[in-house]
Amino acid sequence: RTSLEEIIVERRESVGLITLNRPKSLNALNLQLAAEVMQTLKEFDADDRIGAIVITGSPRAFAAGADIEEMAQKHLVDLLASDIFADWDHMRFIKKPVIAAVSGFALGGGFELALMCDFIIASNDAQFGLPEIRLGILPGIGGSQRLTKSIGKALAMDLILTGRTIGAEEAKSAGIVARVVPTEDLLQTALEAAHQIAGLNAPAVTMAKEAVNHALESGLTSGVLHERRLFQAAFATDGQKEGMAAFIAKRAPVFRNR
Ligand code: CO8
Repeated sequence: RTSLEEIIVERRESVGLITLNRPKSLNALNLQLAAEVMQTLKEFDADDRIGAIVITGSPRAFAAGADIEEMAQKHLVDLLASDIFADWDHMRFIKKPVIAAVSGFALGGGFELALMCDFIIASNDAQFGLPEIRLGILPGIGGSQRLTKSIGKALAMDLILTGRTIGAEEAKSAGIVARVVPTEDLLQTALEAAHQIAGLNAPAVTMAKEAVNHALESGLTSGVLHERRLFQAAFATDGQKEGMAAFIAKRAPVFRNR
């Protein structure tokens, strides 16, 4: 367990856990926090002992947005000269699965961070929204793109143009959230999912994540071809031999990833 300035980093066996830790500002995402999260994600991604990653916040807030105090006095010229969200763009290149465990507020940049993760497990009191429009701006870390691709135009427009917040159940029925659990079970559920993934055939997990992400960027013909090549590549891994041999022998597979 390591406490950096704005986050807590833990290794729970084969799972890397990042806890956003700026309680006084409801985990508002400042530059320091972004740098720490990205640095840690890169370290976990490069570490053979880690098979999946969980990002979480506090029971009250996953993150209530980009840090408004840090942004308030910025001018277009400042933002062009120094893209204050550039660190977050590297999340797309993390190969291991990243689960967002969301309790309380996931607003603005906090919601966008959750959307950058591979899937979201939410507690039943989680609240999701993109309130940027109420601050005179709009989402700036991919929210208008990822949310629209994920749930379609109608609800994306509603949320982005009104800035209203929705609860965990509405988010689940819209397809934003994969699972909703009681708050007290949130971290355990996310860690269990991450451990389950970390115990599978690691190259197949990487390729499965790549295949799903490819669907967001490609047409069907190219997407299906990409998936087929990845599927064929999975047969070059020891894990495929082990997974299928174990099934035929009616025993549990043992994937030797690390
Ligand atoms: N930034 C900085 N500080 C924050 C933030 C934030 N996003 N959110 C909350 N805080 C602080 C509050 O100022 C308060 O500090 P203090 O105790 O010193 O007064 C503390 O956290 C606790 O907050 P509240 O007292 O407001 O707690 P409430 O329970 O009354 O309300 C809310 C909770 C509803 C979450 C409320 O805090 C709120 O509305 N927060 C702001 C939500 C928001 O607008 N988020 C979007 C931010 S903009 C953004 O993310 C855009 C990203 C892309 C920008 C692209 C630009 C280039």
